[in-house]
Amino acid sequence: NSGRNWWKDEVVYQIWPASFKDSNGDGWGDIGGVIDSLDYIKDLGTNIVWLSPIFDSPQEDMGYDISNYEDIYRPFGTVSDVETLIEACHKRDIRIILDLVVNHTSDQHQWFKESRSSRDNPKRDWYIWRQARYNENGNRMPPNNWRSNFSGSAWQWDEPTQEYYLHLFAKSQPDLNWENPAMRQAVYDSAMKFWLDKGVDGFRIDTITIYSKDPSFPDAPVLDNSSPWQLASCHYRNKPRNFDHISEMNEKVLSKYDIMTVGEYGPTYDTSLALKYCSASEKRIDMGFQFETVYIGFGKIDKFQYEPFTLGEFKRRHAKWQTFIEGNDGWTSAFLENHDLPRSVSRFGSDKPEFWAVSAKMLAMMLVTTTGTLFIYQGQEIGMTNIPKEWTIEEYQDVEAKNYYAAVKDATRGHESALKRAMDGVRHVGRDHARTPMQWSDAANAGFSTGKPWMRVNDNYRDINVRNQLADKKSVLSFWKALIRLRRQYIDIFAHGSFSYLDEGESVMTYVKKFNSQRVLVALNFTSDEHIFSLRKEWSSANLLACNIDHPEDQKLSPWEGRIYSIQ
Ligand code: TEU
Repeated sequence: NSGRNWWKDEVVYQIWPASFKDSNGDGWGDIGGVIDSLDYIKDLGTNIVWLSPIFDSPQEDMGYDISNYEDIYRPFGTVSDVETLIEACHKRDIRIILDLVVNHTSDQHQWFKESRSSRDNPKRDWYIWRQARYNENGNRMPPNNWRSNFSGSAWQWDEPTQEYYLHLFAKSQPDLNWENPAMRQAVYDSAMKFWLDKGVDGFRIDTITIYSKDPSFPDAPVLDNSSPWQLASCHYRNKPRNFDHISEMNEKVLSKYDIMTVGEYGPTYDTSLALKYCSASEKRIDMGFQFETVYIGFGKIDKFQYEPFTLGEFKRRHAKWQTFIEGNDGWTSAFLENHDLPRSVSRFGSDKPEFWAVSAKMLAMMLVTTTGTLFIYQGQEIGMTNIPKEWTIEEYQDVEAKNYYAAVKDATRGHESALKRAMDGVRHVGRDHARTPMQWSDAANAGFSTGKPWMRVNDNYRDINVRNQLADKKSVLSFWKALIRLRRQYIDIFAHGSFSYLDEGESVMTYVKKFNSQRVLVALNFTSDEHIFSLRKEWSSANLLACNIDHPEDQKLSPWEGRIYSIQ
């Protein structure tokens, strides 16, 4: 990897603002709460914060539906609070990046209000409007069979102007028309420069692969016979024009600032496409989030059709996205959690009381030795878990899960076993798991708020919380801190080294990372059983750098044990 930009060696802490810290008792997290927590974030060892969207929004999709890029959703605070936050971060040598959501806006954005006001409004073409089709019975139909990511058709009929608009997500999230140059310039000015000129250090770029749609809007192949609406990503993901759009964004905006950019690739599983975004010489973005590893177990056509997976499959995916930047000028990110994913300890570790801490620590060992810029999602550092299985759909808040459940109910007229299956899917892959309030202490509402939290607190907050773990040298949190220090010490080899497996099994993951003449050996047990493990003779000088149990033994790994050695 050529060039060592500041963001390559850093650790990013992702904040989900609504659930992080409420400083004024209204039950909703806010900017004041983030400011109050900066010392905690710094103490963890992370030097960059990424805030999920804080802009003005009707909150149909938790702020990924923006109604004004230049204002803040009042319960979060004001523009001036964000200026204070930027200053407070910089004073502590913390950098701050914001979420850039420009595939779509909210239908409450002024741009869309104008666009929908008449067919000849100058902003009509800022969104994607198409005429109806009529079927053989003369019934009005959407322009094609594309399915929205949040269930149902991707088109919404607009009665006053008698056309459909496209929404790849909720119907309150109309897609912007990236073919329109005036619209693009407005995005650069309003959503980007406005904040960069205030000193923001970069963006996490939402849905970066789907701005360009096939302009002929062809029907998608029918893969799901039970629905009129089909997965259509082949007509809107990674289209050739999309790369032009990101090039222009780089040329006109990103390249003018010393910032970091991380794009959300979605299900882009072709590494050569990913490289077109993240190779330095391509001049688009600095790195992306690949989802092939973290979408494991998600149904391919319908994400809620959960499929069990093996560790072998997980390892194959992980290795593919470790090595794809070896020998070229690309860069990548390392993560297992974000606001769209279930909690990693519940998915890849064990949230049984006897294995919870040890397995959370083992996953941390994997992450700190993973290539790329490391991202930690709020609560991951204390091993927060999924929502308890007993919670019913009423406790879930996410538009994706709610729409899905409602669609199944609708399509099956409330058939019991279909609803049970739907609920099972939501429990496995729903996004709400990541969105319960941060567990700060064993006080009321987990210390998140003195008011009634907007979303129910996970029942386990008395056992799993920051205050307990700060006081405990052997906690998951203390272990994370030590590991982040270790990562900084071995940054060349952990973040930049080459990667190769030593085993192919379904139970343990052992790998070597190399950087020049340095080598590190990592051994991780992904099961609740013991496994045979021995150091090779030639590694007699191996030096144990980290281990998640007190008394590691020769010849075996205990359940969920992990080790990191430096070897000659
Ligand atoms: O998600 C984009 C995305 O790729 C979706 O497929 C998302 O992963 C979803 O969870 C699929 O099940 C981004 C944001 O991360 C997400 O929170 C937003 O809801 C979405 O864009 C729309 O802005």
